[in-house]
Amino acid sequence: MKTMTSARNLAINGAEPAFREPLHVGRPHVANREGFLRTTHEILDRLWLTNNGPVVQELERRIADYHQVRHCVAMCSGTLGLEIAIRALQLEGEVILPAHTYVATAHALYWHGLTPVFADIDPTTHNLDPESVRRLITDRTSAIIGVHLWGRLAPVEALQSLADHFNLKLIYDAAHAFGCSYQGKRVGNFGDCEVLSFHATKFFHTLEGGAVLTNQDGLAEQLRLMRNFGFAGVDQVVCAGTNGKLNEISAAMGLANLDALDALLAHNRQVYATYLETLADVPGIHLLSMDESQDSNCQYVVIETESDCKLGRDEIIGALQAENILARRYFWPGCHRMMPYRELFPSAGRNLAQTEEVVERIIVMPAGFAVTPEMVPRITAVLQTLLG
Ligand code: T4K
Repeated sequence: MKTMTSARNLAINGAEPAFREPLHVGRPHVANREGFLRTTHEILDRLWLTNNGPVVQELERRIADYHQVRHCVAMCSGTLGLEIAIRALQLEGEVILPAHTYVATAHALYWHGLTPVFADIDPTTHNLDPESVRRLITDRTSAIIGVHLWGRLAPVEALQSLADHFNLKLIYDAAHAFGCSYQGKRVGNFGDCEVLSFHATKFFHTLEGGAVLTNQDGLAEQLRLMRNFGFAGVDQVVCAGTNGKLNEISAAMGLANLDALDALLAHNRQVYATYLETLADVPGIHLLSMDESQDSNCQYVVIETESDCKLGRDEIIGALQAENILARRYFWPGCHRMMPYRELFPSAGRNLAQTEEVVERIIVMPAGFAVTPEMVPRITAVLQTLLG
């Protein structure tokens, strides 16, 4: 095993990489392979493969119970969940969202003919700044989409006040926030509805998949209709819809992963705590801290470079990648600088001073089951050698 003491030991200087196998940010974890295979055999014997099958229904029940929310409507992806929620809530005109998010949040709106309006973030939390949101509300605004970035809940109270005051719908993109909570209340209980992603790279996954959580009975019914082409019964189409259904094999993967949730959480928290401890003395960078009022799934370990950092952010990522530590600069450069938004709204950056700064200093580190707590000191030793 290579131990870092001098720059000579760095892979960018010709040494062997610190890790033989690449360490990924989003390495999928299959918690209970036997359980998954057993359920898969049952599904194949039953020959009921999709269209609201029994495994999907069980998954929905268990996820709703876990989040203490009335409804979980499973979807084939988080993106389809967002799109169907947007349709079910009959949004129109402009919708305010952060530019610092995965581009799916903006695409879901644009794909349905809505205008995404990008608001700035609070640089300490990376989540929407309610003041910036307020300044962008016009008589064309129909909704706000908050994003619980890195599993830290958006400012739910301030955003709810704005939504109430201006009579707007409020959706949360909770793609990163499975099981996360604010003051003891889990996601699913904020805004009109919240959308989870169960993509393979997520803390909890179903290969591909997602779900909309809501406490509103009417909205849940509409979501269920719309994810199934608007069918209310055989030959009975009552509204426009699409195919947003989760299949049974994906749901089986979900059940297998649900069984191991406590172990997953304990692992992630230990990895996060080890990063926190071993990065404390590395100059020029710090770990984005968690909020005391929140419980996070610790899926994302996010480092920020400081103004006096010896190396630029991209140089650090280049050096880490040479060591097979595949850190990422999520979500650079911000949605407003991606197509088509860059061309549609060329001056959006004027409202996004904090976003533009923050996206230049983020390094998202390998976490979850891509790493063990024992590997973390070897990862941070690379950073110490680079920056010390
Ligand atoms: N809203 C937000 C805030 C989101 O972050 C996302 C998705 C969504 C909405 C949309 O939800 P979905 O419709 O996807 O359910 C990845 C994921 O593809 C994407 O789902 C996720 N956010 C985003 C944060 O991360 P990429 O483009 O970074 O993926 P990729 O292929 O580069 O993979 C990331 C790392 O994981 C790589 O190091 C490779 C590794 N990996 C990946 C896969 C798929 C594996 O080791 N095994 C695998 O099977 O977007």
